[in-house]
Amino acid sequence: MKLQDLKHAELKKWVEEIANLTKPEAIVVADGSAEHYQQLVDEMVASGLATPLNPEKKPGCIAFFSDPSDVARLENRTYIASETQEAAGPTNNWIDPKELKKTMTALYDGCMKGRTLYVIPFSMGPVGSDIAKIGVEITDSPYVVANMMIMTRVGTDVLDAIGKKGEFVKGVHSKVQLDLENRYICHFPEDNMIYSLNSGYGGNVLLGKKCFALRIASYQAWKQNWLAEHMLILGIEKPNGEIKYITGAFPSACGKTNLAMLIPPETYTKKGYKVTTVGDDIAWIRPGKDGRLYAINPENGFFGVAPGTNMKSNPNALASTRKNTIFTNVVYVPKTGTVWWEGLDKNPPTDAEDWKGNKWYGGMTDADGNIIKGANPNSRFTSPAINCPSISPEFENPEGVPISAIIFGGRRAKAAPLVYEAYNWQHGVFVGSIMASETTAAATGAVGVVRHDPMAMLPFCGYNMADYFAHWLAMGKKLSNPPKIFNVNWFRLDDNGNFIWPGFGDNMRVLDWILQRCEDVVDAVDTPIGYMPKPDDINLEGLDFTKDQLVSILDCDKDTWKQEAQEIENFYTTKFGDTLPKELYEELAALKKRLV
Ligand code: OXD
Ligand code: MN
Repeated sequence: MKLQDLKHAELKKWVEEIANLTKPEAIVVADGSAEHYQQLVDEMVASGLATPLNPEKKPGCIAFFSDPSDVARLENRTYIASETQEAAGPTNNWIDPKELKKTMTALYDGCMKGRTLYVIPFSMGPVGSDIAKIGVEITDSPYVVANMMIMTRVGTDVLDAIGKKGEFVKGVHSKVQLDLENRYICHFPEDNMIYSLNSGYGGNVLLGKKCFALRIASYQAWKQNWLAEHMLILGIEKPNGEIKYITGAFPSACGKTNLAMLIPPETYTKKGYKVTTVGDDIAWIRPGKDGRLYAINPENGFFGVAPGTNMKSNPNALASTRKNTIFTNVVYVPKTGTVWWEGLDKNPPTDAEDWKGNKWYGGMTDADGNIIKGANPNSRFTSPAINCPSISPEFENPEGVPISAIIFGGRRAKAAPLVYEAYNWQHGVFVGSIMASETTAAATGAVGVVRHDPMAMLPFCGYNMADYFAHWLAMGKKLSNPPKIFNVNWFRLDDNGNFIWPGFGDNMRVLDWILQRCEDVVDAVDTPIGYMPKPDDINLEGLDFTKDQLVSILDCDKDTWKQEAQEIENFYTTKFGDTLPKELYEELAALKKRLV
């Protein structure tokens, strides 16, 4: 499609403005067709940007390798440029929007010279759904176009849906020169606009995902009385055919995709339990007329972490990558035309190329004898949602699915128990606000450092987090039938540094207890932090796991939690002071009292 084909006057004018500024050689409008996708792939392969994989073993798949400096989200170059710094809040980087627009305009000047400018009209959510929203991304990267075609709904029906005057979010991206000093991921929430520059990494450049569906959408949600959250959505089908839906907020690379695609252990499957996947990363949630919350997944694909994905951890994710997938920064095996990553299986290739293109084989070590990893720890697969065997029949439901429970969870070696339940909505908001987790390779910076990451939204909230907490508290007051709120931790370590809980499919055992609590059919133990399961109420059938082990992770050590409470107080007071809703201070005071 061409620029002249755009019927929406404001859209056409904006594309012309950006083209005048960035001075591309050509303009192409993505029509979402399979032919255009193939053309992009062919161009990337011809220019050496992408490597086609074996059409028999990996049909429709390509491998892509990024610049080594550009492999993760860059939080310290991500900005919320609201009118005032206070509106962005203490957890976001802020630059005055006028100043930032000036800086970006200067940097964008002529940045697409000699390249094609692509216009990508996309819908977050089923096209035409009342909950869905439309965006248009301008980019000079064919890799971005191809990924957006998997991750969102791209095409002429989106243009039809906005018609001649419909609202849309504007996004501009250019890869230019990957200059770290001038790498910017900018959000202008009051203008529905995103500017991204000098990166090619998914989280920084697939603007429908983190930038729109979380940062801009969270701001919109605040203004319009809904929630945009960093959450998976899964359905649990019970033997009687009833399906209950759960959403779960976990920080990046903490197992959302694995939980969303879980295959229950045999003790459940033989009874007829089944888990279906609605989403693995983002949920847009609205109150329904019946006083419940309803969620849709605004995305259309999975941008999953490759390392650690295998037949045990996530067979459904692996199946999703069998065809029409883009692999980024994994190991390439020229002989077989396939790819590999750490943790895929126990047979690493003997003659391959690592993600940087160097000769590589499994077990290779450096001069000091340390193992050299073949895939980047944040290497990814971009796969269409329809590839996933567990995809929910409700995936395209424009109304969304009703939510019975919300789970918060982090990666904590100590302190947080396997699972506990909040007393009520307000306490649940407190539980979400005190989430802390060890950092992962999904963002640049140190890995394994515990940081506060309220509701797993620290890097994604597009406005002041104090207002965000208040919005959550207010939402609860409007719901006559709110979901119950829980906290889980699959990552407790023993003294030898091994995970205690087996995780993956066995997490179903915890989800089972959660559902039973939602249905009021099981009792619980009242502890200072919330309700915890009686050990006998977690089904361990068929699992090599002792009651003592279970008891060791269903604990609430008062001294540890006193320290934790102190940490929370420091976080609350130093970050938010008296802007934090008083209800959260009240919850903290109540927790301290229960710990005496
Ligand atoms: C992601 C992330 O890619 O959270 O989903 O970084
Ligand atoms: Mn994520």
